[in-house]
Amino acid sequence: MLTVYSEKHKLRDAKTEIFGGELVAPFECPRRAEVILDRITATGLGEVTAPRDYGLDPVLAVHDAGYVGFLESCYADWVADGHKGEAIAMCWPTRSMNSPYIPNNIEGKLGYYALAAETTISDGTWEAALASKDVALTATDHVLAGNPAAFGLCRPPGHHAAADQFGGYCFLNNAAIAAQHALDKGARRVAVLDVDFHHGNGTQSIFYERDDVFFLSIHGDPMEAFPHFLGHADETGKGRGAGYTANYPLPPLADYARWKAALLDAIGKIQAYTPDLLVVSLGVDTFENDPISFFKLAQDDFADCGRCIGAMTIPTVYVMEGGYAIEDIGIVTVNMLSAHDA
Ligand code: SP5
Ligand code: ZN
Repeated sequence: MLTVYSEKHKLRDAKTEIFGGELVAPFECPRRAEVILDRITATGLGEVTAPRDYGLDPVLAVHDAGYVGFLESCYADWVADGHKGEAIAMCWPTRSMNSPYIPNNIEGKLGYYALAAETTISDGTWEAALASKDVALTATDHVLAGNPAAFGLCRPPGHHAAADQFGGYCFLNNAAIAAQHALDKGARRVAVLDVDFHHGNGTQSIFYERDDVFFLSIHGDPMEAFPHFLGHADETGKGRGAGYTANYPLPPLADYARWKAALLDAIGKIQAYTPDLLVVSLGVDTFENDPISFFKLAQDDFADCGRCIGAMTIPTVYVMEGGYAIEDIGIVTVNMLSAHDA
């Protein structure tokens, strides 16, 4: 399987994350992509190629223009305002002070465009996010050109990013941008299967009222896990999109038997939908040693999952999302991808 990879991911190298009330070194760090790339090379998964530059059009097909402008200048605006640390949201238009106004002040803008506080915007974040969507788009075009599968080694990840919000380590929704791009290039229907431990709230919200993208997600129950407010089983789409969202929230300590039952149900729905393209939001934070998650998948389980997805024989683009057990992230990711091809 072809891997698309850009060195520019290294430009996303934040120094701070709020975790458990402390400022810590971010879990979503450059070494993650390096370890995966090393494993791809060591196992001979296939060729590794650089992305091409698609510009902003495919981004604006999914994201709000004001949000994109905010991301582009956020860090410079933050520094110009006299701040010394990384840009971070601290005050939100929550239920009791919802408002149609977008503040002029950068602290206000951060609250408007953020959905979580753990994720800072650091110098280079925007450039890395742009390269990450180019990775997803290049992988998608490789599959649209007739190849059975490709892997976009995206970093930063994307599935928490909504049309006009960042958070959960995500800025641009790479999977959504890829799905929309495929539709714009002639695909009739796209399925997005999100296997990251966390619910793909951004992707769900972008396509919630549409029937041309079927979003399915297996994740830690939002009653117990981030992103806390989306991903319940009764969220199944709205309007034209009714029936084209499927959520499989699973409880703490869920093992592969439990997880696979959800996967097989999701696979049945995907096959009935007969999509022209499958986008897999490939988070591997379902792994038993993941430091911020609570599922219990073992290394070999990822290979079984890749086999099940590959057996659908739908043209498939894998887009990297989360996974923070750095020592094993290469093994579990490549276990999944190599089993798809087998
Ligand atoms: C792409 C992705 O995987 N993003 C995940 C973002 C998670 N951010 C918030 C994590 C809060 C974790 N709290 C964990 C408590 C562990 N006991
Ligand atoms: Zn995750």
